[in-house]
Amino acid sequence: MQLKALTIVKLGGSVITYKDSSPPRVNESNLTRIAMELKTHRGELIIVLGGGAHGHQAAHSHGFADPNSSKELLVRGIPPIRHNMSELATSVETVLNKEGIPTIIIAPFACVTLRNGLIHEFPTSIIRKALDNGLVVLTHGDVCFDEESTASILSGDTIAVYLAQQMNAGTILIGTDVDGVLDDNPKLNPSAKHIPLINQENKEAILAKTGPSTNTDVTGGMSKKVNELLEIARQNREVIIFNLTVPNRLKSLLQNESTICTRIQS
Ligand code: IP8
Repeated sequence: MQLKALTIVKLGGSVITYKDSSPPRVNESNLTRIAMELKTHRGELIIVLGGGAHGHQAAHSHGFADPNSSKELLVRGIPPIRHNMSELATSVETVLNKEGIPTIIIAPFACVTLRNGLIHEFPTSIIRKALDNGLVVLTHGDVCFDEESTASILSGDTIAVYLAQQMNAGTILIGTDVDGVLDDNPKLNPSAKHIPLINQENKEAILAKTGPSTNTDVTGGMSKKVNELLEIARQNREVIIFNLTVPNRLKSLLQNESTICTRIQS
């Protein structure tokens, strides 16, 4: 059975780029496999990219993780972050179109404003028109002007959550490099246990255990992700965090088949 309505898939930056590579490098082999899996989807699709090596390193080195950074430093960071994210988006767009997925890029910098890091304006009418015309929309984490603090980083997770609400998506699939939510950081504790379902009963206990990510991530780790996703999880909306590094998990989820993942319900 196919999923209904609009599907939003976030491609985590640590899967589509080599996150520690400087200069940033796209993970072409993961990207090609992901494109084959996405190709199996029938229905409206928005793809959201995380920043990976392209976004987070430049954001970090230009003070976006530090609330006391000067305006000058932040402004100096805008061109390199924009350049890197455009390059990443173009690489993904190229692979998807080569696989026959008719994809266009909509870059947040050109149409989104933030207020204290939260979305202030994000018009969705062009996205709607593109979907209505049978196109797949590709958008991505970005640097955006901020009404309160010059510029801030807009994370791909925040975009996925916002578009899910505004465009009434039926399914939100968040691809990461771990099996979903675990009860400890799996990169530090190999015996961390996988949590298949987060709901009202267990959410507080789980949020207390999930911490920020271990690398140069400037947009917060798993607990921010879960908190944002809990807001949009409702009956009849599937919200899932899964491991995009494992072949065929994305394909299974797109086909509504069961696979290892964390489902979020509220
Ligand atoms: O990896 C961050 O997006 P995320 C985007 O989804 C930039 O948090 C530009 C760092």
